[in-house]
Amino acid sequence: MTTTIDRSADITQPLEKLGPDETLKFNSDYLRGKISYDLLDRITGGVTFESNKLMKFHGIYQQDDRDIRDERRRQKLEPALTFMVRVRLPGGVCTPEQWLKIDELAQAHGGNTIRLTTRQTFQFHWIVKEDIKPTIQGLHDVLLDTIAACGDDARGVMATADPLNSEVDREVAELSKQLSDHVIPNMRAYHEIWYGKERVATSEDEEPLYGPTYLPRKFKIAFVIPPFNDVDVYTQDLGFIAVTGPSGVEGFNVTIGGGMGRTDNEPTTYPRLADVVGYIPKERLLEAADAIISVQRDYGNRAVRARARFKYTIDDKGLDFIKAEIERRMGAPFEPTRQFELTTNGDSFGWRETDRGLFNFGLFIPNGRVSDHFMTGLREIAKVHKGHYRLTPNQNLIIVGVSPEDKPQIEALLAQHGLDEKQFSALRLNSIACVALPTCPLAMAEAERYLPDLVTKIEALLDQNGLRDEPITIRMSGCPNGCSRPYVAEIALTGRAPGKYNLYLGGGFHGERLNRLHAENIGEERILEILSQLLSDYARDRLPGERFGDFFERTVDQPAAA
Ligand code: SRM
Ligand code: SF4
Repeated sequence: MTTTIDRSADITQPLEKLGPDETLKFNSDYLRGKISYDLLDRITGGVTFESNKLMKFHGIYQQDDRDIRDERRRQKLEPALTFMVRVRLPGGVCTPEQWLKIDELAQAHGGNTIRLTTRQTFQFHWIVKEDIKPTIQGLHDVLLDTIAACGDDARGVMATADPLNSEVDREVAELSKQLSDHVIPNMRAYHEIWYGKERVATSEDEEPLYGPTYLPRKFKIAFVIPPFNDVDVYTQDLGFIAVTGPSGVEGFNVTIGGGMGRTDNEPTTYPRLADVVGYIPKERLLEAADAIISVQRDYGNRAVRARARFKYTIDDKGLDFIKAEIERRMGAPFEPTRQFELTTNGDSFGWRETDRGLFNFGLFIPNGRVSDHFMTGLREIAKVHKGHYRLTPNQNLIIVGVSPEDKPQIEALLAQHGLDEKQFSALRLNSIACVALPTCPLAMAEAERYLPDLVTKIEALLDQNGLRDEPITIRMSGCPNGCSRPYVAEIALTGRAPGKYNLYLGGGFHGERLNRLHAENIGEERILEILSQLLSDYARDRLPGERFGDFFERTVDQPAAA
């Protein structure tokens, strides 16, 4: 008999034609698998292959310290296995109490460091197996969890971090939380495994949106408030561009089908910018999200995982078909797209007075790595701060809602801990690097540990050409997966091998255009040689107001030699 998985009235997929991840999910007893058993196994610091896959739905990844991988192998030891734990934090909103708990857990279990990610959340690294539970329970104490921070589901929902209109900000942050709560999988398994809740009848496991095999692949959602495009809305599977009127948010222009990931030498994988498909009034937000996610659930490629993202579903089935199917499920067509303008995908830094007479402070945190003086300084600030925080999509932090009376105290703490440095080049302030080595298993080259040094060398070229204050976006990823969203940067480097990168140039300044491959598999010397020439051409020949990416697009046709 052919087993089928019913996902809608008209779509069924034969189970035996599905990829191995699909059958693993289907047979996982709603994401329980043998995780509980593996956690108790003291013979190894890790978990089985299957548990590792399932734990991603719980926001947890097994990793090993790649700096000492070879040495451990030589000594015939198991790799130095630890776990990365990712928090779900809609819109990057966090309270001082939550910050202090994250800080405490990082000191206790996470190697005394926290990572702010490109999707506005916290990651802990270096957590040993027996410390995962205390970490997740600690998060629970401050109403945080890690459900679906990874896995084949709708991941953490992003939202513009520092818009100018506080009321629109509040509304969009609330909607991002509401949508995040709406799409979070019903995961009793999580409550049982991590909080020790009793198991109840399996019928309560039914997942109304995702079904027993969840989505074919990860699915990413973001809200953006023009003119800012800090979330890089065109790189998201599903984007909501806020349309506002005198009474606040009226609705959203909807984007579908963005994505960055690609594999070198595999032309069937590619980055893709999202399409704007139309407008919905804000009352229809949840039903629109349901319709769009369910279309990907039902039509996404479940046989070939490398082609399972929504961007490929759209290209394989055709945008018109997918849009019509979404409209059928929404029960109404999209309205015509409303006018909007996006101007930048960067953050702003330093103090800014808000329209409510409070103050926000944008703090540059190189590649989101909170350790050393960032760790101690931010801990002291969290002890006295009465507002909240926003983690930004560029891995920075905004201290939000400081009253004029409290500002001197926060200013003093920033100064005391060396967090008030203002002398960064505009390039550095617009730089992002993914984590890469030593924790990421997919890294082929350094990113977070290398980009700051490379930027210092590029700054010398900027200085020679009077470009130190010219905002240019630069992004580095340790592999082509593109966790720093490199393919929309004006300058991007993706790792090929230790010390070797592909250089991409010409992305749009506010994330509206993909860049193109300019030189393949090159090292630092050649990177600097190419940039030296281009930056001096740019300084000399640019048109008034012309961005570096636009200049490259206008003036350079041919790729450079390696
Ligand atoms: Fe990512 C996989 C880190 C944002 C595309 N990403 C990974 C893993 C989990 C490696 C793995 O599969 O074992 C990395 C963990 C490294 C570590 O040690 O922490 C990892 N991704 C990150 C973070 C932490 C980078 C950072 O420095 O901030 C970001 C966490 C975001 C979050 O809070 O949820 C992160 N990843 C992104 C983004 C940017 C975004 O979503 O806005 C992308 C590109 C957008 C997209 O999805 O298309 C991205 N990550 C990937 C991919 C490629 C997906 C694809 O469609 O091909 C992988 C590999 C995979 O999924 O198989 C990946
Ligand atoms: Fe790892 Fe590659 Fe993502 Fe960087 S881009 S964190 S190296 S998967």
